[in-house]
This record gives sequence, structure tokens and C-alpha cells, in this order.
Amino acid sequence: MRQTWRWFGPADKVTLADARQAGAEGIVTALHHIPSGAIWHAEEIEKRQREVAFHPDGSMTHLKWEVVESLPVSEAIRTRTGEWRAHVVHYRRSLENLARAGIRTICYNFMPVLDWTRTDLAWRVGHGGTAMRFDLADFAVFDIHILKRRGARDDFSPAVAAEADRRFRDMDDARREALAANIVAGLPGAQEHWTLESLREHLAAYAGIGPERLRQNLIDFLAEVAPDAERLGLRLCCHPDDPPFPLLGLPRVMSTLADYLAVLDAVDIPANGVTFCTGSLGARPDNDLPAMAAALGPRIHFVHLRNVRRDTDEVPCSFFEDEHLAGSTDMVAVVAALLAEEARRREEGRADAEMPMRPDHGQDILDDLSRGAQPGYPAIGRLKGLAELRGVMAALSHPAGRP
Ligand code: DNO
Repeated sequence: MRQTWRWFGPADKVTLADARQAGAEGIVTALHHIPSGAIWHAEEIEKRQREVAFHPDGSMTHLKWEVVESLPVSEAIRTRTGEWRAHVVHYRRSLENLARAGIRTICYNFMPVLDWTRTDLAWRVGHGGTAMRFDLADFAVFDIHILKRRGARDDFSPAVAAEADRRFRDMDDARREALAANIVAGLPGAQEHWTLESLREHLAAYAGIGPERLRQNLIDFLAEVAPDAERLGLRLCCHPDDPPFPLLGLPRVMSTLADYLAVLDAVDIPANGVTFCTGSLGARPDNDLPAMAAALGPRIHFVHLRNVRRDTDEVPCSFFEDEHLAGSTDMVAVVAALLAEEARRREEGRADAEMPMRPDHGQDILDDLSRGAQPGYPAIGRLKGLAELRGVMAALSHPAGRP
């Protein structure tokens, strides 16, 4: 697999020099400053390509922008309301501009309102470093007591709701505010940043949209853009819901194998593909990740490798982001399935036999704890994850390791 690295642009406290020293071969980035729904113009794309190619002192990084994460799908497109038609036209223009710039892999997601969600961005783990955590009872505190969403209590088990009542009573204002900010302010890469008020408005926009309707909106969107992507030689890849279960009463439709198969079959062309994120999908015990990697194999265009440890085997559940080879997912078996898919593609003569992967997230360890990089995206924690994964790939690919 091609070892890539997410970089958030010149303001990222983890530099391209860091990425190089971590052993990254290519860069994953986006035009984060452009609002969703707007066109990514050629000049902006080229500017970012130059920023990736050269260090601030003008020397070459020997890195290229290889994957877009993400070309955001607007809320208007997801709900098919307001300016959605214009936004689809803009999306197609952006795809053309990216193709012209030679960038072929385009990640996006179809999560309503909230992109990835955590309740704690610096949860202390046993070794003294920190990790991100999603705690269901804390999320219930937010939903029931802070957002005060109507009907919220019914979406949790009585035990979780009771725990949330207790925790809310014991929380001081600072903790309540931090919890709300973690959830509504948007984590790195999220396109939307809400306040409690704007979040309520956007939730209301989904009043009549259940899972079937949302899935159909995704399929209709793909029917409009994926044939263009195919003609342009691009690979679209949908990131799973993170976490992979409904939140805030919103439907989520990219959480399981069945979800993916429905969407891949509905628009059955190679350009309509998958971002295989083991960390997101791994938060459900009923997702068998090695089996999913095999089943979705030919349509996987981008891979995120990370490992969550679930507190329980229920859906939904609490979890934290464990080390890349720890956690509840059998990472070695997943990597083996992905390498087998690459071998299969090489046999077939596919030009895209090598899949881009990135070490997704990392725990904050050592100097990460004082650097203040973006939550989930520290230098050393990711470097460690990449190094461990690279070791697995090397071992699984070595003739000495074969029976
Ligand atoms: C989190 C990321 C997500 C992802 C988007 C893809 O770390 O994996 O924000 O980039 O959901 O559209």
C-alpha cells in the first residue's frame, strides 16, 4: 500500500518535513478554507499543490498531493434542498479541475450535520499519553441536557440516560462547555462548525429525512457525479460514518457492509468506491473488518488504518482510540486482506493496484503532549502507528513469512 499522510495545510503544526521523516510517500489534504458547495478552482488547487511540493524555504519536499480528503458534500446536497442543484454542478466542476491537476483519489462523506464525533479529545490512557474517546453517556449528557433535543432521552437505554443525569449534575460549567465544544465546534477536517443554535436549525432540516430517503439522496448524488468521475479517471470514495450509528436522531447510512453494498450496487461503476476506515467501522462489533475488506476489495480506493477499543459489544457503544495494533480490530488480518486485494488487482493488470493508505489518528505521546497539533493528528503518535503498520506490511509481504 502507498503510505500517505494527512496534512492540513501551511498552518498545520505537523510540517511536511515531519511527514517526510515519518516515512510518508504522499500527502492527503484539502482546500479546507473553501466552503462546502463552492467550486475548487484550478488556481487554488495549484497553489496547494505547490505548498505540498516545496518546504517554506523553497526546497523540494519530494511529496505530492495524492488524495483529496475531503471534497465536501454540502448539507443542501445531502437534504436535496435549497441550492443543491448548483452545488452538484459545482462538485462536477471541482472534479474536472482536480482531474486536470492530476489528483485522482477523492474522499468524501455523507454524514448529516456532524462529521466525526468525539466527547473527549485528550483522554488519559494507561501509558500516560492521551487518546480520543467517544463516551456514550457523555454524549447523552450533551444531547439530553445541553442541546435539550426533544425526544433525546428515548434514543438511549434507561441505564445510559440515568448515568447521563448523574454526570450532568456532577459536571462543572467548564466541563459542560468543553463537552459541547468537542461535539459542535467540528473536529479537524470537518467542514461545518456549529453553535448550539445553528445545530438545532440544521437538525430541523432533517425532520422528514429518514435513512431510506438519505440513502436515496446519496445514490442520486452519485448517479450525477460518479459517471463524470469515471470519465475523468477519478476514484470517489465514501468515508464511513464515525461513529457508525445514528446520533442526535439523524440517519446514518454508511455504517455497515450492507450499507456500502446498497450504494455500490446502485451506481455500479469503479469510480463509485469506498474509503475503508477501520477506526470508524470498528466501533461496531457486528462489522467483521477482514471480511468487509475482502467483500468490498475491488472498490476500495483509499484506506484509513486505526484501531478503536470498544467498552462493550453493544451498538451503540463507548470506545477510545487505541494503538494501531491494539484495540478491538484484528489489524494484521485486515492488512493481510488488503494486501491480498492488491495482489489480485496486479494479476488483473489494474493500474490502481496499489491503494493509498494513511495511519489514521494517533495517540498523543512524548512531545505530542506539548506541541498542540490538531486533535487526532499528532506527529509522533501517527509516526508510531505508521511504523507499526509498515512493519506488518513488510512482514506479510516477505517470502520468509509465507508457509
Ligand atoms: C477524521 C476523518 C474524517 C474524514 C471525513 C471524510 O479524522 O477521518 O473527518 O476526513 O469524514 O469525508
